[in-house]
Amino acid sequence: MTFKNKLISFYIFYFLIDNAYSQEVFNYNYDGQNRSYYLFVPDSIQPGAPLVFVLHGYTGSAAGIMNYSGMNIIADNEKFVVCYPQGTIDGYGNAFWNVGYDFHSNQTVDDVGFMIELAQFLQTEYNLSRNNTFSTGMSNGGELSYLLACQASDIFCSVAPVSGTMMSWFYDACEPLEPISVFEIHGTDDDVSSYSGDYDNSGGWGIYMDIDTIIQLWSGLNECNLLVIDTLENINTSDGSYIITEKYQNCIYDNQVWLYKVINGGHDWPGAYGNMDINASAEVWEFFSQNMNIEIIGDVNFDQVINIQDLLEVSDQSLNNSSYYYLFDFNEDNEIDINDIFSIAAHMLGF
Ligand SMILES: [Ca+2]
Ligand SMILES: [Ca+2]
Ligand SMILES: [Ca+2]
Repeated sequence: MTFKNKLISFYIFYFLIDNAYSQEVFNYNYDGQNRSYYLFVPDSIQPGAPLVFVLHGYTGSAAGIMNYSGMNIIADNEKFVVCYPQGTIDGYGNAFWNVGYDFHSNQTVDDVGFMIELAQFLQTEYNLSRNNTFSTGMSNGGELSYLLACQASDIFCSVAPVSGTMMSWFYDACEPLEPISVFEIHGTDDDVSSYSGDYDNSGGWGIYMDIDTIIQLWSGLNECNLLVIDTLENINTSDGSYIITEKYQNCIYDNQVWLYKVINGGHDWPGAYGNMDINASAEVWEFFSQNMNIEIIGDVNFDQVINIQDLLEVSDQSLNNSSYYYLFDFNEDNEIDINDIFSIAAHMLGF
């Protein structure tokens, strides 16, 4: 083999490795608009696997954050599914999530509605967990994650915004059905989403909150009464930053609220660029996995017991011939029918 041939086969090999995780684009029609997303489904996942949404930043793309976050590699090891949706294009030709920036006042796209519908579609289509669906994202994508925490806490069970913030309009209006776990990673020198907020709208995004106030909101909603502060090892001494962690614990429902304060850090996704002491994606997954809900097959109303309410819902499901969902399949034979009703009844009677 000549040197050139070796080089070509090296490149082909590298190309295959590099694209081992590359995904086709899926389309989804929401509200008359054609939306798109990438989906990574690891081999041999169990029914009820967790679902993680990773949202790109303003002007960013689904493919971009799929590459730099490295979340597919973590998902492959930990056996969860990752969805990277694509935002729509605004009047400036930039991809965005509609969180109500000042210069988006004429935008009507309902990205919260889109995310809810897409989550429910994927949960059913791939038999994923309805209790363990999470959202993280960079900047504008982190902000949509916060908006989901406020407006769709029944669908998203915890969120992890990176370099994102809460606009004052939805901070003021934030009344989640149930408070959920929140994890923020934010640089103190972030020159796009300022750590200290923007109370006179000098950046033109609209008024947004400072990070400490946002963390107070979530630790308050979650009734946390223990704060553990720590400094992470400054593993990379040439990245110009280090991390102080604030973990609010002893919260209701075993929830947690974490802040990774990147001292002197910028508008970054740590591990991909900026601070290199941590891998933000790995920390986000660690947080989600610590806040996972336990599911019991047959407990279709998620109250951790199997009783008459579950029996009635499973009867409904089998009579209406609704689409298959693993939690309803009590005897685990891949069908939902009269046998599941019998086996739940038998279970309740103690047979
Ligand atoms: Ca460092
Ligand atoms: Ca139940
Ligand atoms: Ca069955």
